Amino acid sequence: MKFKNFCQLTVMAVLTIIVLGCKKQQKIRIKFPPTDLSKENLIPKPLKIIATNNAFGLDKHTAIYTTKGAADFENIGVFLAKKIKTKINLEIPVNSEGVNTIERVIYINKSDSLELDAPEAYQLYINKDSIILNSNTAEGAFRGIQTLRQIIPEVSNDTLAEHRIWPVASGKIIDAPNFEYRASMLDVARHFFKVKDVKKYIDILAYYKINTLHLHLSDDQGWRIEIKAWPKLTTIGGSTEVGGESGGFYTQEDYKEIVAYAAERYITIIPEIDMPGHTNAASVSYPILNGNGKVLKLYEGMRVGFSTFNTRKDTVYSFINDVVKEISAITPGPYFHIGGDESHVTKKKDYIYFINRVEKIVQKHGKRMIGWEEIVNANLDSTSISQYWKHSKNAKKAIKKGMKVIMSPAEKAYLDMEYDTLSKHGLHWAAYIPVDTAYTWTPESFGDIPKENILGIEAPLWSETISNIDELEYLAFPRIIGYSELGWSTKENRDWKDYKVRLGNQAPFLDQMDVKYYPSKLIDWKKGKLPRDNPKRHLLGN
Ligand code: TNX
Repeated sequence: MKFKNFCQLTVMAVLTIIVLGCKKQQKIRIKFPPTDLSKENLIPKPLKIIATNNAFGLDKHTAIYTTKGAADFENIGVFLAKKIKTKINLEIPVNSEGVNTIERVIYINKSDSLELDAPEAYQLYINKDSIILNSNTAEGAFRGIQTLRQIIPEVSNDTLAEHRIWPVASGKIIDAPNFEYRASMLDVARHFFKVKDVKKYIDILAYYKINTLHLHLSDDQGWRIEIKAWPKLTTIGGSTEVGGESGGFYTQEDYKEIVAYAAERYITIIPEIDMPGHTNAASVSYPILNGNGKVLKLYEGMRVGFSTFNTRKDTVYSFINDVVKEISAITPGPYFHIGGDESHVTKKKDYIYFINRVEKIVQKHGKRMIGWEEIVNANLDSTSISQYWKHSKNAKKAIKKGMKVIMSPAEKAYLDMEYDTLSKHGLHWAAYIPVDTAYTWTPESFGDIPKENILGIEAPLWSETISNIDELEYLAFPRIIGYSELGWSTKENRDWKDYKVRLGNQAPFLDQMDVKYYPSKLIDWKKGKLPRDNPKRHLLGN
């Protein structure tokens, strides 16, 4: 208790010094309409919200300050300032000294409060003259900033717009994630997506507090990452994609750019090299790897399960060692995904032998192995992770080995499933997944897998039927927004009726980001008063 008081006093003292240090200007007294923080359209829904029905007036007399000496917190302050500028065209300074017109502050505080017990936990206090965001970690502060971005109103009433002041609903938010792992997967192998497309996807994932992006970097139809020791993987294996289009690949520099962009948004990139099946592109590039006894050619179809590496050749393991080594060296995150799914032409004993050896290679390069659920048939270490996509019996086997499970059941969580029979893109081998079905399942207990064995949830976007960013967005949005809530918010805080209203209110943000979401009829989509292309929009901002 004493410790907590001391921390609060320190924050108050810092704020007082900041505000007193700034000569007050003549104040304009503006009456704000009543607010209710608990009714804000926040996604994912925070753990606890207590409304105090006042407002913080965000205007040009506001400044952002961050804990001194914490460079990562300062970067988050700069990130917030940029987003405020984009959203409402208001420029506010970060950690600037000598500004003498400041009346209100947003303080991003590196706190040592013991109440913040998860790395991504944060507390947001919105008062009339200050907003205080507390977190032990920069990651937590970054998640908190997303909440604040969502609370800042898009449009205010005419008087407020005239004075260029935006009322931020007051109160307190105490928040922490339901699962530590909240992910999407993007298949860049069946169709290649450019760095700028991946960055756009990352931007929106970050807004909804998703913290992991899994990249499916190789498959039968294409190899998408430069490996310096094996250059033909990309010159040959990267030249095709589904449907006869021209393919593509990331140089290691491109990949590093994606990793760095994601890291600035506290998103971990997980690279996947799918093997021993799904390896046609690799084996065409280097036939010595091939284990299915056939002469191969580049493949642009959609079948799965016909390719395999030769699991008994040492060259194959030297190859894998080089690949895992090069990719791990440019991947700061703790995971390496080895695929392992649908290896229908690999004999069971060869498959087990292969996965056992590959696990050791991954560990040698300092990473924790993830694989699709079929890997549980091997003799795995408890630190390896199994990704549930089809059968709960595989997840149960994983649990018996002490492994954690990532929940991606295809009939609920696959972003490439069609919404309904009229869907413009997608497949439906697992199910039709309309927006409500995507939201109203319970990953905490799906398939009778206990929550303590679940690392988190992931929504994979396979790309057989999509070849550009608009099509990607059609399948991913709005469903991924619902998955973000399943990952972050507790079961008690999730409710379809409440969620669908909040989702409808995401339209102005999605429009501003130019996201071509699927406008499901289940949702009443709110359009911004002045949408992006309305020439009057500048009246709000200038
Ligand atoms: C199954 S799920 C696959 C992918 C396909 C996907 C299409 C899994 C581990 N493998 O190879 O792209 O279905 O929905």
